Amino acid sequence: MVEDFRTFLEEMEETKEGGFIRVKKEIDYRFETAAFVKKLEQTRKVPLIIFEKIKGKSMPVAVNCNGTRGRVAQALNIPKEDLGKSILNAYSHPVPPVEVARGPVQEIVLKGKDIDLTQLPAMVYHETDVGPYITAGIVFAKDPETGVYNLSYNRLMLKGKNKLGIFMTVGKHLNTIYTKMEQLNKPLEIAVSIGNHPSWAVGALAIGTYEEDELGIIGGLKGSPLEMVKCKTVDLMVPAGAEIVLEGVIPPFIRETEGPFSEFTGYSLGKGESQVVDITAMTHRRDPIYQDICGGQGREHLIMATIPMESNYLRFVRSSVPEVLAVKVPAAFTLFIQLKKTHEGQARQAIIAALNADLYRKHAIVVDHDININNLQQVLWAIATRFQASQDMFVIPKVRGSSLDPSADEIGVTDKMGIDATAKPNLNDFAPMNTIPEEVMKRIKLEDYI
Ligand SMILES: Cc1cc2nc3c(=O)[nH]c(=O)nc-3n(C[C@H](O)[C@H](O)[C@H](O)COP(=O)(O)O)c2cc1C
Ligand SMILES: [Mn+2]
Repeated sequence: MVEDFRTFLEEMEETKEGGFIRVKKEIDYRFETAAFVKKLEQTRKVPLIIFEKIKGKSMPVAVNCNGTRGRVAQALNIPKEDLGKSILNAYSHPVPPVEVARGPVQEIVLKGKDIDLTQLPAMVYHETDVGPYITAGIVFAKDPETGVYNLSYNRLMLKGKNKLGIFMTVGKHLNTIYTKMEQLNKPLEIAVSIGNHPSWAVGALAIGTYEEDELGIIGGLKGSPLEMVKCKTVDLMVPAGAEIVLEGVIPPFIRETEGPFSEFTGYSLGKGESQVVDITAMTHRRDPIYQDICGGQGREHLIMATIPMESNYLRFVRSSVPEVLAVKVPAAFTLFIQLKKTHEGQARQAIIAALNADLYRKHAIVVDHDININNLQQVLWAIATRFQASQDMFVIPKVRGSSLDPSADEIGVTDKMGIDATAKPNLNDFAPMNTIPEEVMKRIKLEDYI
């Protein structure tokens, strides 16, 4: 497996996995690329798109790089059905990165007055967006005590030639690192990598413990060490094969207005006082390709977040209830859990583990092993016929949750709900299901009668 964005794009142009489109006609970064992506999604298409000419900008733009499971799997060189298994395997077999002396991402180095972020084709997606946002940047930061790296995607608001606004959810690791630095009254050094092979995305979105090093997980996925180069102005390493890197610091105690931004929940949210990033260097390839993830409820964001999340939830829930067979994130904040129930209380135990696996989980629904959790109709049937609200549902009020849930009274504080939709006491002793003798099903052939 390669770890280089360009080689990945070439491979996708050749194989056309999930579709590949080159748009030569000029298009505007304000709303037009978003409309293009949305129109394709309305026809159930999520091709990788290269916009060759963005109005007023010089860099081409790649969108939907992680838009389908098949594309991510092919980039990782593994069969689609093995994605979850391979990610889990990488958690337990991390491979640390290596430092290389030079990388194409530093072919051009801009510092001081030469930095101009407004040259980047950052997009405006929806009418409610406050301005252009960088969405496909992976933020690299280090814990001040252990030096362990953390990788995460964070929306970055373009605020000027060398300034960004950054949204860091309370309870997520980057925010924890920043808070530690703020307590020391020191700025937090970060680097933002744009134009990344999907393996970096899967690693950045891995939801592990604070101590778990996401770089090791990516190396584990790849099966060999990642190649990284030292930054020019901050004490961090970044992917040698990335397209663009922004280096900078987040100063302590500074907050400025950031947002609103069209979020994955389908709402324009999060206008508030957020931290800022002062950019100290911008490095890039000689002819960089800018990467974008369409804002809002697009397929790419959903797929990107879901792939590593499901692996982690399975790991977490199974560590508590080994009889859990599968999990599925069917919608924002929601988790379906498929359980082969052997003992009383297991469904609730699985729910507690799921709600605790990550602060984004708000609703957890457990069904029996005969229910296909990829089939919403079947899950709703289980809720309708195996569940009594007064007995089989429980609520834990006012828990830390997503800051992007518009139904919460207090930002980031939400009720968590568990639904035990398994048959009680168990499937064997439950109402018998409608069945026709198997022998008859086999014997009766439609063509014999019609
Ligand atoms: C496209 C995209 C944009 C995201 N934007 C943000 C954001 O603005 N703020 C945030 O806190 N998390 C954001 N996330 C989610 C985090 O990147 C994700 O929860 C990550 O696993 C956090 O890692 P950490 O806990 O190791 O810091 C985004 C995810 C994706 C896929
Ligand atoms: Mn982390």
